[in-house]
Parts: sequence; structure tokens; C-alpha cells
Amino acid sequence: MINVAPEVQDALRSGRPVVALETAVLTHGLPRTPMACPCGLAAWDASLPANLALSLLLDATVRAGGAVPATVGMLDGVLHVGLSRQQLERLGHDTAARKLSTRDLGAAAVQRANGGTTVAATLSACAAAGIRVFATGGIGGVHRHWTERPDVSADLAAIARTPTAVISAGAKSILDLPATVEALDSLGIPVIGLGTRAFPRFISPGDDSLGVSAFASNAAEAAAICAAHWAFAPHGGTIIANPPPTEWAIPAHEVEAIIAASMLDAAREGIHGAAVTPFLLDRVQRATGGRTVAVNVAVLESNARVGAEVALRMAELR
Ligand code: PSU
Ligand code: MN
Repeated sequence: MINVAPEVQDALRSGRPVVALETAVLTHGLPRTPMACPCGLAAWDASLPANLALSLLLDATVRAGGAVPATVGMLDGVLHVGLSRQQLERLGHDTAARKLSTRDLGAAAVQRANGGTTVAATLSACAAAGIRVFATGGIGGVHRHWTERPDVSADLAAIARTPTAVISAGAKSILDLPATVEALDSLGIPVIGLGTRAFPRFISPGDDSLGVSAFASNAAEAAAICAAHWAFAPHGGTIIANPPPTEWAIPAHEVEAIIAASMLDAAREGIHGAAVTPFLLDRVQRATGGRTVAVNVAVLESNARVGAEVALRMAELR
């Protein structure tokens, strides 16, 4: 039910750097219409559907950084660790592809489904294959109004039980970020700020109100902290929090009203469960015009680059 691509297998066997990538962003994160790169990256192929252009760009970014990409996704019920271009095209074109969290993998395998993997499901693949570094955009977390409906992303528990470093720009401000940081704390997940002491807000920079648990001045130090963490807590994951590139980040106060309105829409339309995150992300994206897409892509590219560097440093440590 799990297929690790030969290239990924070889790299893992010989201790060369590997970076896992998710596909919920391919199936549920970006529009399928072609567009110029929203943040001006030269490696972006504007003739392709944007979601596919993004996945190919991340693959190329990891390779350019000297690591082997392992894009995770499900095709015909098989969880692939390392998707080829043709496989990414199939998954990216399938409008019926499911959004797969860990709980969904078994049913999707039996039903021979196609699906994009969330952070949680991608971590299941990392655990099965032995991948120590995973680059994503932003993790899921504790949703706003959790006291009424305790919607907490399965990403958090998955990170807590998987010994993989997750490179992310923190979590998105559609969430209750103070509650998310408290949950990470309770779960014993180190949040390592890469050149920052503030917990980043995915499309916005962090501020003094919310901190990280450790500061690292560069990728080498972040990798060393992860390796040391695994000496003390061999079964738990870490977060390397990489702030959004400053030229694309949107100040938090500018998006707050849009998020509040989007949440009212979600409540009015009775959106809940797994549909909440894609719904809110889509609303915020539409309401900010291209700006959210630009910072989204910039963050993913930046995290893939950092992921390759962290994987290289980790390979040196072993
Ligand atoms: N945060 C983002 N963009 C995303 C996601 C999160 O800024 O696309 C996706 C990730 O795949 C994440 C998932 O794992 O949403 C979380 O969904 P949920 O809240 O249903 O667990
Ligand atoms: Mn949820």
C-alpha cells in the first residue's frame, strides 16, 4: 500500500538528504488555472495549471538545494513517497481527489482513491519511509472558537508522534494562534525559530506577542537542535519555523477583517470538519486578490529551500 520511489529509497539507504513534500496544496490549495508566477520565480512554468506548476517548482527547488524530493500523495489507493511528474499531473488534474489526513488513508487505500496528503498524512509516509525532513507551507492547528467546537488539526498530534522536522512558516492566522502555540507546547513539540524569536503567521510575520521555544541562527543550528532533540525524545517531531519572505508578507492587521468575514461565511454555509481549512484559505485568497497566493507560493518555495539545507546538515551529522 506504500510505494517508495527507487530514487528516494536509494537516497535513504545511503544516508543522502531527502525532503518530503505534501500534496494537499496540489489538490486543495492552489487554483488549477495557469498563471504567471505570483511571486516572480524564474523556475515557475506559467503554461501549466498553477497547482502543478507549484509542485514541480518545489521538486526542482529541493533538487537545486542538493536533496532528493519525496512528494507524497495517493494514486489508486497506493501511498506514493516520491511522485514523478506524470503522477503529479494525474493527481493535480483530478478534481475528485480527496483531502487525506492520517485517519483517511486506510479507507482511501481500500477504495483505490486518489488524494492529496495533509501534513498529518504526509508524516505517516515519513514515518513509514524513515524521512527526517518535511517542508510544507503552514501547519494546521487549533481553530478559532475551539471552545464551542474543538476543531484541532490532526497535524499537531501527528507532529508530536513522528520524528521528523517540519519546516513551516508557523501556522496561518485563520487559526487561533495563541491556542495553537499552547497546544504545541503541551504536546512537547519544539518550535525552532529560524532567525526569529516570533512565531510566524504564515502570510504575516510574527510579533512579540507569540514566541518560539528555541532560536536558531541558521539551518545548521536548527538541524543540530533537531538531532539533539531526538537523543532525548526519539519519537517526537519538531517544527522549524521559517518566517514568510518579507517582500511578500502581508501585515496581520490587513488580513484580520477578511478572516473574520470568511469565518462568518463558513458558519453561515455550515462548513465544518476537513472542509474548514480549504474553505477559509480559498476565501482569504479571493479577498486579498493575488497577494495571498503570492506569499503562499513564496513561503512554500522558501521552506523547500530551507528543507534541503536542513536535510543536508542532518546528513552531515549522521
Ligand atoms: N495551512 C495552510 N495551507 C494549507 C494547509 C494548511 O496555510 O494548504 C493544509 C495542510 O495540508 C494542512 C491541512 O496539513 O491544510 C490542515 O487541514 P485540517 O485543518 O483539516 O487538519
Ligand atoms: Mn479540523
